[in-house]
Amino acid sequence: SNAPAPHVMFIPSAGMGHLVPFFRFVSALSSRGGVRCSVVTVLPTVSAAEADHFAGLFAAFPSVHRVDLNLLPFDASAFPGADPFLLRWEALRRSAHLLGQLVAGAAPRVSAVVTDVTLASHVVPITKRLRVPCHVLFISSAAMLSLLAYFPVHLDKNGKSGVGDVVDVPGVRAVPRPCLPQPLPDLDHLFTKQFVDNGRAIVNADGILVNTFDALEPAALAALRDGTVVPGFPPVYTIGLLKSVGSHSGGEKAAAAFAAWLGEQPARSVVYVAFGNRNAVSHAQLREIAAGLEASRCRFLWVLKTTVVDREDDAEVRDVLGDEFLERVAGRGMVTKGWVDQEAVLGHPAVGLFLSHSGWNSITEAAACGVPLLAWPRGGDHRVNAMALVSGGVGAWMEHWSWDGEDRLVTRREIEEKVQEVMADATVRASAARVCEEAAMAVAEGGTSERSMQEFVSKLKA
Ligand code: BUP
Repeated sequence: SNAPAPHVMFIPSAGMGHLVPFFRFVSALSSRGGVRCSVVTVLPTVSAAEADHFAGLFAAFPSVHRVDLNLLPFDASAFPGADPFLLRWEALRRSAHLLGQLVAGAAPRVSAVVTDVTLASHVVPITKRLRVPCHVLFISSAAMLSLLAYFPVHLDKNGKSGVGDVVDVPGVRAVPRPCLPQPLPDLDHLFTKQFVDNGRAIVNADGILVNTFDALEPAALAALRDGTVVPGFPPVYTIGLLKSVGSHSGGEKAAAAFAAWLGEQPARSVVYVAFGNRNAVSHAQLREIAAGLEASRCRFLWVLKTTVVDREDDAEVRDVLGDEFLERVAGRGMVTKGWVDQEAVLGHPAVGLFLSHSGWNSITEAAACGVPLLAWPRGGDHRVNAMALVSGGVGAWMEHWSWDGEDRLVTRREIEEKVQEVMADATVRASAARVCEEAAMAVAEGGTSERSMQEFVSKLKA
């Protein structure tokens, strides 16, 4: 037909874990053709990695239109010590009427909005007023989506007793209090307020896109879709597992060095260790990890981060771990503080295990490559994701290992033993390999995620 291509305006928020799925989805949609994409961009970004990746997206996809948003000034002094990404979300939320102007004023006319979940309670009502369909691209697991959707209902039921000991998400699973994102029991916390508002708002969206697939999280997806979690929940489109398309930005040289080293290691012999972009592990804990990896006698590639925001990270690896450690593990252990192309590392045949914080992007990247995870959650949605990764068969979760705010150190001995055990576990490995096959089937012609994607695209064109 001669109908003009639909125009989708994407409204991502902040933090690499939030941007990665947007970049992957925008590039997937652009590569299909027939859809015009715009991406709302706030500069400067919180972290350097975010700025690099925005630039990489627009360079690789010149047809993707950049829409600049200038945030209104936001006084963060009312939230001393708050996470800088949470503060950026709040600043975005308080500039939401500007988002409305961007949507209303765009040419060609915007046919649909796809927003990040952190902005949902502002963007959903604005798009309703403008009569533009609004979808949420959810950046975590379906398990976490079910918790987000159900949490406000749980609070309404509990009344004055607040969060209580457990949040029992109907049809999905009971989430014990210690597995909830740390701020949630505090109903006055900024994180909790956003979480509750967004949880209520997503029920009014026109659809939710999730980077997962039916065979990975069947129970959570079924319960969301049939209204068991929350009656009247919008359609859930499973679009995973998303992969990067087009060029990667940053870290090319580093990637080449690791690729050369990885190329010399036996198949499935290397433990890849990384805790995401914004999980600052204490120096004391880092030393236990170092000693544990050394004692395990396994080969390892370790991406070390010591601050929440990468721009503030100026310590050298040897300042943190010491020259002697680096000499002792030379040749069999690589440690870097730079950006590593994690998808490429996980796709390398030398990698046999991923010791991970269990951020959802990390889990899905490992699952897509058939690399088993040893999940060591650090905060936020990580423990809920770890539950999903265990039931999905992608690895093991150390339930009693401490996370942010719990002061017990996980000892070198525990790390040594667990790494050795999971590296030698043929059952875990076979299960991860099976998930990898199922993931490939989901995105192949006729697969569940491919059909979901087609459904979403035809809705855009309707
Ligand atoms: Br660090 C780092 N290279 O060096 P998650 C991260 N990544 O490719 P999040 C790299 O960033 P939290 C690096 O592959 C993944 O796509 C990685 O997302 C990529 O965790 C993404 O795993 C990280 O969801 O931390 O968002 O960094 O979950 O605590 O918000």
